[in-house]
Amino acid sequence: MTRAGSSGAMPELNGKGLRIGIVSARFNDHIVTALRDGALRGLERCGVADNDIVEHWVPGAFEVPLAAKVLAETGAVDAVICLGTVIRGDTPHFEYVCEAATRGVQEAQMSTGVPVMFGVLTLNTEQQAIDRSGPGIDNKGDEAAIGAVEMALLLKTIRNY
Ligand code: INI
Repeated sequence: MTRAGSSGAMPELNGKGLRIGIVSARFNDHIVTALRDGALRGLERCGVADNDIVEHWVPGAFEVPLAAKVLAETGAVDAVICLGTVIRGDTPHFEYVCEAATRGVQEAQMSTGVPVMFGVLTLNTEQQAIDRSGPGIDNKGDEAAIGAVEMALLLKTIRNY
């Protein structure tokens, strides 16, 4: 007997027809642009159509959760991918921005019921950011895109019970 959800293996991801939002923070934009390019590659690999993707930019990671939440609330997207890069400096500011972004993104998905993926890098050095935003499938934007498609499909399945 096969039970739905009985295997931990990665499912086949067919994102055709899914509508996906991307919210990107402009701070450290050279890194975030590379994350965003990775997210678009991931979505394309899953078959998400270009015109089913809506993109918005915000000033920094602190502002990402609000835009993600409002976008999710419209009902116009099946998942939202949040992208940003926070790099540790000499002051506690890093901790506050990371904490707000992390908590806010989780709150956005829990309050709306729309998957909101956390593709916000929180790092000690710029090199760590570069290492996670390259052209391969280990790009964290790409990973967030695959997660968005998986979660959007999963929630459609569960809501159909
Ligand atoms: N925003 C980031 O996205 N990354 C950072 O590294 C960062 N640092 O280091 O300060 C950052 N700050 C801006 C913040 O997200 C807000 O845009 C700003 O505080 C205005 O609300």
